[in-house]
Amino acid sequence: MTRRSGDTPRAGDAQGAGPVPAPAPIPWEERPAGSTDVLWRSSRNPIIRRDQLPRSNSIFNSAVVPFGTGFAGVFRVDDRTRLMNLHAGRSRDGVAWRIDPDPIVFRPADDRAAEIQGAFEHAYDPRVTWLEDRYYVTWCNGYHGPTVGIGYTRDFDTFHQLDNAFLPFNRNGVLFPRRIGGAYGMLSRPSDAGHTAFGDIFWSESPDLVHWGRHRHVMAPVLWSWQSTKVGAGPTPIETPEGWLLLYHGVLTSCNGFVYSIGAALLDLEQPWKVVARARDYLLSPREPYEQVGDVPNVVFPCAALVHREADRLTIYYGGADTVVCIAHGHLSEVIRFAQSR
Ligand code: BMA
Repeated sequence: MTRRSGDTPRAGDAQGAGPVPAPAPIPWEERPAGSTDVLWRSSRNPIIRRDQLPRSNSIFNSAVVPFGTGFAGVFRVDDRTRLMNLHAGRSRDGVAWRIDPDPIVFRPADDRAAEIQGAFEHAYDPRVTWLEDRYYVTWCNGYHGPTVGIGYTRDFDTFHQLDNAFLPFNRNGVLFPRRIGGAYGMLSRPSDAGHTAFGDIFWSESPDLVHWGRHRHVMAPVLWSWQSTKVGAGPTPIETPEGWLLLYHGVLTSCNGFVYSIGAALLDLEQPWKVVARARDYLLSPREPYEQVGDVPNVVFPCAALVHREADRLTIYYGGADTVVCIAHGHLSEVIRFAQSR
């Protein structure tokens, strides 16, 4: 199987020599007969219920990756105190998940990282990225307000925490899966302490995943559209010959509040702060009851995507109405073409 730099490792990669067990196929359903949609929802949605854990109020906006012969992930669980936290989970097929009832306890990666662990505020909206030799987790981490936390794991049992990437207030920190021009790259969305009514996507780079700089503007909202209020990066960008495929959330302010949809764009491979293409229409917008009704109505919020390149398959994981986890499928080549459509 062809592997691209930045692709998640397959079973056996970490173990060195020896027979490599076949990786699990990514979750997949064919496009429903009669549909012409670029993305279609799983008939099994929502794949994770709000009350899957004894104390969970809701489980949504979560990130998964291939792991061993199955899948692993980091899940946003809001508990019945309505505290937002991250939990690890595992799955054989990417659809049925076993989520740890207790939150992840991050060990400080060094003494300085311990300084930011004093008073826990909240942790939410994780992304997981295989980068060089481990899985990095980025999330919205409370430190005198929301900012971007970074940690890593090799086994989804033990997690280590690095320093926060940015000053508060910032959210939606998403790492690129390989160095670019020698530097680690991250997209983020500077914000405020509340339910931010603005938001552009910025690029930042780092020599060591601790010190971040060379901030560049990437994308702004678009007036009079589904993405007129704010935009924020979604899953780890997917490397393709046409550019980095960026799936992102775009927000519209309606009479009834925010509406979160999913959009697609392509970023330059070597200078990802340059937008190569950006679809005018949304890729997916809240339509199903589990997207329109929940703790926060009218939200589809993507945090992860699985790719099977040879089969031209893409499966996106997204939160529905800030309550449940859902998946949608599409053909990678069609989503790239869609990103190029005007
Ligand atoms: C954002 C984040 C997301 C959430 C969305 C809609 O600001 O808090 O976690 O899905 O709002 O409520």
